[in-house]
Amino acid sequence: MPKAQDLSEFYPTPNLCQSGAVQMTVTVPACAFIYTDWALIETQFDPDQLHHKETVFTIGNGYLGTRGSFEEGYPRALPATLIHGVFDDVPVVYTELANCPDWLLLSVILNGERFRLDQGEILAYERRLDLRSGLLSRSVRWRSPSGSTVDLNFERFASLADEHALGLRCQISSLNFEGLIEVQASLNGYPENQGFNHWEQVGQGKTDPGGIWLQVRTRNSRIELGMAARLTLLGTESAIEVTNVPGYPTLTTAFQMAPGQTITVDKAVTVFTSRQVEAPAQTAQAKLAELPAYTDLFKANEHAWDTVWRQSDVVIEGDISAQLAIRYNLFQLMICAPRHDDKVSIAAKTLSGFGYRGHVFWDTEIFILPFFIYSQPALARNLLTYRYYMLDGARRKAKDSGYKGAMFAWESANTGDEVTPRWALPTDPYGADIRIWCRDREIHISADIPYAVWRYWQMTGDDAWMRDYGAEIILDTAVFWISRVELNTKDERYEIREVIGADEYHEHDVSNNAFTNRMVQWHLEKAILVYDWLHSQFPQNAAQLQEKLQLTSKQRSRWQDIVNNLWIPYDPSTGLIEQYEGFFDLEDINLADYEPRSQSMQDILGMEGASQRQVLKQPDVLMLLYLMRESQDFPYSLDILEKNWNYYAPRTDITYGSSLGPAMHAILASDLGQSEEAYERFMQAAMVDLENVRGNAGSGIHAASCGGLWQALVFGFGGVQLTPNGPVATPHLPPSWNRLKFKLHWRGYWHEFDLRPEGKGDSH
Ligand code: IFM
Repeated sequence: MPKAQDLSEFYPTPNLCQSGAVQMTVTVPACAFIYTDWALIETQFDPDQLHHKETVFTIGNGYLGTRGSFEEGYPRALPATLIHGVFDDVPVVYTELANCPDWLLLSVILNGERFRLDQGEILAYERRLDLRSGLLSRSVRWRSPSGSTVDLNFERFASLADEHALGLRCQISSLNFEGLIEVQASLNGYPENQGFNHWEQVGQGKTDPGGIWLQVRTRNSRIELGMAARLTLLGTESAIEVTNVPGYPTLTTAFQMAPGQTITVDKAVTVFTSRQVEAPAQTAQAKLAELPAYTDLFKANEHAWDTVWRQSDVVIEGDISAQLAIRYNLFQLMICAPRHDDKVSIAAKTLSGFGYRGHVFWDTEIFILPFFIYSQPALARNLLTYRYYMLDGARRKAKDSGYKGAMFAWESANTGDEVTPRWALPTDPYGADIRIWCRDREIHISADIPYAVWRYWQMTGDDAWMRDYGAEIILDTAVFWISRVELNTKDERYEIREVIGADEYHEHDVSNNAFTNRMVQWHLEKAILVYDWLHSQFPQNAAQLQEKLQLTSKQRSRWQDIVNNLWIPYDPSTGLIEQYEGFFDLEDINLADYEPRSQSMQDILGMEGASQRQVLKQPDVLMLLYLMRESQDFPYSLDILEKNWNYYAPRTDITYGSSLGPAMHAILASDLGQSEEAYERFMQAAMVDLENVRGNAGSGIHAASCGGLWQALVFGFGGVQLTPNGPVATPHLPPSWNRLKFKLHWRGYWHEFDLRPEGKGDSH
């Protein structure tokens, strides 16, 4: 059982809905990274940054993610392999991605001395993530406590060509060592989610020829997992033995080494779960038997990455940190995007850490999805189809809350039921439990998902998917809104009361939040169009859906009525949109009065204090303006943007609030010609994990920020707008950039953009 306090790491007090640190102090550590075009290089090992770097060096292939923990282990390490959809029950937060058996373990023992970085001496060290091929490598020159010196070169990758295949190589070179080297390679059947073990052991054994296998099952959800592994030696010949320690099958080999000699050990691993096949352990063994040698496996992986990068790469010239950072952030998105499974989606912390327990938020549809829509539309379709399969859970949530139709969960896992915890437990044993209201009130997600569905459809023209999946999402959530809006008879308008908008510093007495209301209105406008389109183009499907959702033409009229009369708190005389009814009456704030600071305003003022002031955790009205910008829908105009930017940007806790904010501000600042501000926000988002600027990267990659970063490049610096003839760029590149190059896929065609600042070449 997890300790009650464990929750605070994920649902911190008092800052309940932010991304995962108890007290967020922003210290930018000396990261000792070298950034090159395609490689992230760490040149020193710093045990104080262990968890941060484990996250940063996560590898994956869309099926699983494996944190960058060391093969030989390290005290306090948090190794994790997270596989899409492998959820298991856990108290308070309902369900979480179960940490799967650790496939990395490989120990090297020199005449009885085990290689480990917390002992002996590190004479040279380099860790490198090659983004072009997904290869993580580490070179260490190590002197053991008794004075033996060896070079160890580790490599690992999760094959993008074959998502059930994993490769690991360890090359041992002796400098002055003479004697017996023993290598132990294991599968660890007792992985933990920070103290909680989800697995029961089902079986293990020896594969034919000479490998090991392990079969485990989650305790509650009864998902079975099978893993198999084999060792191959190059440069020597030696027997490989199997030791069957319960839950920990191990391959052991031993050989003599002399100075100048190099020996290579390859560990190949296969993994399946009962989500894909009936007998995962047998399938893993069969797959292992046919797996090619390490170099061939790697070649196929390299080829697969090459294809992906040809579509999704972004080139920046003149700014090597930005170049590496954008590729790094896109890499992290691509390794967690499910390629062959449309019943799972991308979690807020990807598959790279325990933060938010593998739960999926609006982050996916609003922040991450555009990158996939425009560069890997098939993956975008998978992510949206996940929401289709979650509709039954969304219907249960609506029913339970007394509404109709489908009300999407704020945090979603494998059924679509709400899995946001109700309570956060304080770290102080005498403190009060804190209610988490997002699950009840952050309902804008039921318009955000339809927004993304519409956007996917418009950009791809994928009518068949819209007919079979998208329409049901858009229409059943529209049914929900009919039951959720309230008619204010006195003012003759529709209202939406008691919500939480995008800005989570205000959770009580928030009614008629402009973001929520306009998103709902926009959604219903589109629901009417989809309803009519389905009737005219696919009458049979329309009839079936009409029956399933119990739609009537009366409902269509209600949608229209709500569209016409839903109140948006906008004052045309000032051009200002009020964040919600009464927001302008709150005590005003001058954030400069609190500088210098290294904490969020909610940490400084307390939850109550922040909620009583005009301070925002993340853009709300400005977020709305951004989302309406693409189609230039009300209330978007440059003039309204400028007025609202001038009001809200100085009141937004952009550095210490939510990690979702900086990329959005970068886009809008860019639109307004504030290039310095745009660049500063862009780099803040770009470095959120690489430099751990928020101090919480250890709990996983900030996926929304990765996606927002891509949007900031394309729609901000690239100034891309969509016209009826396709995307058109009006670049405003940061001063040091000589080139920005990317491709967008729009309605079946690729559009290439090779942008240069004025006077430095062509822009088209
Ligand atoms: O979805 C976000 C929310 O907007 C801010 N808090 C963190 C969540 C998960 O990233």
